[in-house]
Amino acid sequence: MSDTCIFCKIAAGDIPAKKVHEDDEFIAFHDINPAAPVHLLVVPKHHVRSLADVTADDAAWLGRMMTLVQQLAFDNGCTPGHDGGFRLVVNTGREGGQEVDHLHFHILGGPRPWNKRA
Ligand code: DGP
Repeated sequence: MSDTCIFCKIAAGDIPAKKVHEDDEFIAFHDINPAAPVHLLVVPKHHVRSLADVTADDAAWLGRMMTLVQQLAFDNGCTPGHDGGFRLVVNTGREGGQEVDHLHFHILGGPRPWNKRA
């Protein structure tokens, strides 16, 4: 837990968010500034700054985080099937467009067209 991290505060329940999922390891909620009809953020509860900081020791929980994605996407408005789908974005570091320094997956989907930001 970082005292200054906004996603740590959301994970701790200290800042409200429109949650769609919570378990012991992860929380998922709607992005405050959606770039698509469906725009969710999936966040590990423990503080990891970015994908650039993970190692092979993180493979197990990262795998569990990945396997949450399709369930969250299709349970929250992304269209199933090959004509539907979703985009998964992991901005990493400043040059990668990361603004919040706590690892998060963006799930973007819904009927097109939508803004490709995120
Ligand atoms: P990134 O650029 O990948 O670090 O994206 C961070 C995203 O986090 C951005 O799309 C806006 C979202 N965000 C920032 N602060 C909050 C917040 O307090 N609540 C929610 N729900 N989303 C936030």
